This record gives sequence, structure tokens and C-alpha cells, in this order.
Amino acid sequence: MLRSQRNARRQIQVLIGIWSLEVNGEERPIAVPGSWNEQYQDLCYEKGPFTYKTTFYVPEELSQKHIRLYFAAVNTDCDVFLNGEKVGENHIGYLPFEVDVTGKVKPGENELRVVVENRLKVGGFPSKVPDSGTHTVGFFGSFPPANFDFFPYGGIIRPVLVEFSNHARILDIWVDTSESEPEKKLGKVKVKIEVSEEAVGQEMTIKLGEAEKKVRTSDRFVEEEFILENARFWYLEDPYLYPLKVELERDEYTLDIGIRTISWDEKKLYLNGKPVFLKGFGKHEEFPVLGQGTFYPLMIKDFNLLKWINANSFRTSHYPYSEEWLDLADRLGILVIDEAPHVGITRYHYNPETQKIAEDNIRRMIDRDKNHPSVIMWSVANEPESNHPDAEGFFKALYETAKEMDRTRPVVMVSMMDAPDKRTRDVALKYFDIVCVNRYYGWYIYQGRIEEGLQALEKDIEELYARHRKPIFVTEFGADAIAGIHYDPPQMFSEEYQAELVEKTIRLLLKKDYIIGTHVWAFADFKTPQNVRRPILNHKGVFTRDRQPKLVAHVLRRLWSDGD
Ligand code: GCB
Repeated sequence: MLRSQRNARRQIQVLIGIWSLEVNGEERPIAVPGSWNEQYQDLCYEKGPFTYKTTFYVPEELSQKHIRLYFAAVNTDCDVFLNGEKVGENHIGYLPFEVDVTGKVKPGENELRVVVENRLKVGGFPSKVPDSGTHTVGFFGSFPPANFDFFPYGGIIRPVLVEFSNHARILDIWVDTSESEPEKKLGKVKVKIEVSEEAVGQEMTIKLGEAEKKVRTSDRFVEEEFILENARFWYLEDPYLYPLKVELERDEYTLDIGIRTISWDEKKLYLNGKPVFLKGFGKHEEFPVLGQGTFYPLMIKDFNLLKWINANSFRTSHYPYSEEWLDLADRLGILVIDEAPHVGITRYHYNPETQKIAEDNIRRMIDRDKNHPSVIMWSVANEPESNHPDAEGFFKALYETAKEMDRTRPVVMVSMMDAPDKRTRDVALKYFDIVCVNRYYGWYIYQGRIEEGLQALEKDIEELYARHRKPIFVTEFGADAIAGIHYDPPQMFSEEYQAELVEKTIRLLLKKDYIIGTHVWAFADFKTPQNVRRPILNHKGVFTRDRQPKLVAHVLRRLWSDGD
């Protein structure tokens, strides 16, 4: 599914601004995109259902076009009504969906209503803590009772578009540069295009930079290959993008693509044939006052800080972010680990019905993000209960689903299991291309004892490598530090303790030649469900929630400037 923005032949209305929100029969203004939880104190812990309402105007000449509503993301369950008629529904947050309303739009004013509910469910995505039963993971005693550690914002969190196009139109584009030969500067760009039934038989022009091909579509799918000599590859230092433009008689679409290859072996991850070490963070798409949503100035600020600190990557923990994050990463040369909205999966998910939903979510994420050169791997889940016997089949299926969609990138699952304690033996990690683990030595275990924690970490990592013989990526480690708290000698919760733990952990891991990355948890402090361990926020941020550096930020900036 394509977004609409890159098309000069379609008319687009972007429905952002002030909508109405109906709460208990009364209407109040609400900003879209944005979550209700931060806009109104009395709705902070409310789950809905609430009704979002707006109107849009359609000129007579557009009302006969192909028309779709594109929702970049709604959290979480929603029903969509156009002029009183139900036209669509969606049940997963953080991913786009479209509603075809061709023939249902009137010339003049149209009313759009979206009824949204953000109720967490046991075995849902994201998942509530089970009320009873035995389970080994979970964020217990929290409010809302979430099985994960970030605030579950509800509402229309990303923009909504109304798109008017001709019926003969481009539906999707796939770009594959994986067979390129970077050492010879030889770019091999395979392009596959899907068009609507009405466009079959039309002439199509495909332009890649200066090169151009003309074909007549005889089918809904067209495949072409461009061979570019002396190609300019997409490197972190030079993230060059080629415009790929597809033109039909009365439709067109432009994508900025990067030519690059990704590969991996037993020990390393390679970008364009050269080893790449991932320096960066897990983060959240969350900001003070605004909550969760697509806030462009704050995206720019975060990229600016990633560059300032000399990071080269981040993980979209624990759900796919707005697509603009990936546009910026493509443009600025930052690598992204794109994560499905599957956090804290428990045994309550291990059934065929939930598995099907999870597979579908993964397809939808890859479908949206497949053409971004910055996306270096797909993560199918974060910290599932993957020592449970039923996890094996479930995650094997998720791995295969991702691979069917994309063989060119590694597919991973982020595990907190598989530590030396045998009870945590991970039954699913073996299926994945790279071993991704979250480790909190010196924090949750070996509390206040950094040196002993590091010894335990070293043993753990060595055993992991011996067991898996695959590259290891430490996707989380860190410590809470309350900004402004200093202590000598370093004490837990002080800026000094966080700085020492993070620096020593990175220096230790750098000595192992099979470690392909260290991501500090987290980029910035963030809001969580209420919990006795969380004074208002999770304070593991290297930056505060309003993006000011803690001591550790300066340490990382120096450490990462040496090319480490
Ligand atoms: C984790 C989770 C992350 C939490 C973090 C913590 O392992 O993946 O979502 O926020 O630990 O701070 O406890």
C-alpha cells in the first residue's frame, strides 16, 4: 500500500487540525494527530470508546474519482463512518489502513466519524497483564495494567488523508537492490509495480535518475530491472537517494530509493559489503505535553540529537513509527530496526487465531516500509515469553512470514531470555538471523554492582555465542538516572551511575568480534503506566523527556566519535 504524498496526479486532502471528540454525549475540540490522554487531564486514563468527528468538502468533479481514506494509524480498535454509513474498521495500532469510499462521497460536505477504543486485552496487541494464571513475564501492579513499559496512548495518532485518483492507477511498488555489487559500483535495481485492473494495457514509463524504460502493461504486475554503472550507493556517510518515478497515462508515483546491499554471516552484519556496527538506541515515539503522535519538529530534533551524539541507528521499539521517521532516516543516513507492534507477548498469544493476526501485522509493517533503504532489519517482537514451549511454533511462523515478504534483510526477535539460568532458555531465538538480546546487568540484576554485573554479562554473551554461532546484537541495556541527581561514588539513579554502567558495558562488548551493535535503552525518558518502579517516567533516557542531555550523553558522544 502506497502513501499518497508523492504523486502529482492525485488530489489529496490532509485531515489534520482540530476535530471534535464526543465524550459521554458532549463534544469538545481535539487535535488530530494526537492522543486524547495528554490533551485532557480527565481523559488521561480513559480508554473510550470516543467518537472523533470532522467534515471535508468535495468538489463535484472529484466525487466520481477513485477515493480512499488513508489512516496512517489509529490506536487501537476503530470503526469508520462516512455520512452515517459504516465504511471500515481496523484493530491494530501503529500501522496504516485504507478504506475505499469510491462512490460513497457526495459533492459538497461529507461527515467523517471514527469511533475509537483503546482497551488493552489479554492476548491482544499491545497486551494487558493477565488477571490470573501463571506467567513469567509482565509489568505487574501497573496502571493501566499493561504487559509492557510505555504509556498506551489512544486516538487518531497519525494523519488522515482523503485521496482522489483516477481509476487507472498505481497500487504498489517494490524495489530490490540486493543483487547490486558495491565494490564494482554496479547498481542492480529491480522494480516491480502493481497497477489497478483499469490500467492494464496502458503505457508506463519508469524513470530511475537519468535512465528510463517504457513498457506496455499486459498484466496487473510489471517487472523491470535497471543496471547502473558507476552507481552512487547509499552509505551512512553519503545517503544518496535516486528518484524513481513511475508514470501511467493519468497517474504517477515517485519514491526516493537508495541502492545498497545488506548481508550477514556468523559474526558480522554488512552494509554494501563492509561490516557495520550499530551504535544507537531503542526509543519511543513520545514527547512531553503532546503524548504520542506525528509531530514533525520533534522528529527533526531527535534526528539532530542522534547525529550530535554520533549514533548511526535506532530501533522503533516497540511498534512501527510514523513513516516520516523512515523518510528522514533514508535522507540522513541512519539505520532503523523496524519493530512490529508485538511487545510482551505471553502464552496467551500462542494460539492459531492470534498467530494469524501477528502474521498479518508483520505483513502490513513490511508492506509499508519495504522500500526504505534505512530499514536494515525487521524485528517481529520484543521480549516475548519465549521460554514457553508453545513459543517455538509461533515465532517460527512469524520468522517465515517476514522472510516470505523480504529475503533481503535479516529478521530478528528481541529476547530477554536465553541467559545462563536454564529456566530462561529461549526456544525460538534459534530461528532468527541475528541474536538480539536485552540485558540489564548492574540494574535489575546485580543491582548497584556494576563490576560483578559486567562479569556476569560477559559469561552470558560468550555462552550465547557458543550456543547460536550467529552475530549478537545487544538491543537494550542501561540504568535509570533522574536528571540532576549526582552522587559520588556512583549510586543507582544518579547520572554518574548511568554513565559508568553504559560506558563500561559498551567497552566490554566491543571486545567481542561477534557483537554487531549496542543499543542503549533508551534514547529519552518516557511516560509509562504507573508503577512503583517508575517515578512518573521511565528514567533510562540518555536525554530527558524534553531532550536535554544527561551526563551519559556526553560520554556516548565521545565514545562513539572514535568510530567505536
Ligand atoms: C525492557 C523493555 C523496555 C523497558 C525496559 C526497562 O527490557 O524492552 O520496554 O522499558 O526493559 O526499562 O525496564
